[in-house]
Amino acid sequence: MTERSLVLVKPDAFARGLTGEVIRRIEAKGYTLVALKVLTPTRDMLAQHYAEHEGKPFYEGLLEFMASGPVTAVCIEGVRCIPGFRSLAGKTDPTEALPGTIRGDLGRDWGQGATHNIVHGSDSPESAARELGIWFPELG
Ligand code: D4T
Repeated sequence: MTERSLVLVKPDAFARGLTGEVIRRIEAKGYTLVALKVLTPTRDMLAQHYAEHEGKPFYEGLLEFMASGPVTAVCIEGVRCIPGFRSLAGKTDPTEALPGTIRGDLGRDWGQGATHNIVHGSDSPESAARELGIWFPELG
């Protein structure tokens, strides 16, 4: 059941100096860091990553936000780390995310168009494989 997931520490977290805190929580949970890189994503990468959301009202704002500064892409590994990281992250809306979760503790609504919610985590093994291919093609 060992699996890999893609975590993105988003530009809001980078700008606020919270990247280390997010990675600390992943390590404290017990997952392994397989690979990690800091980069400002291209629109092309983001369009691939968020293909399922194309056409939704928040799509353009989401891409603009995600391209607004550096993100840290992390490949994590562990038994059931895909649902496990989703639990660590908490609900998508940081206002509703429970205290104790990454989004609940570190995120809030800033009144911006896009949801600034600190992290992304793959939601299924199929998504993880697809997303890791975009962000870590070198891992094969
Ligand atoms: P990610 O993909 O970032 O882990 O988020 P979730 O899996 O928790 O949430 P999602 O796929 O529903 O949304 C993807 C991404 O779009 C942003 N978003 C979402 C937004 O800016 N406005 C919105 O109304 C929604 C629903 C936040 C996450």
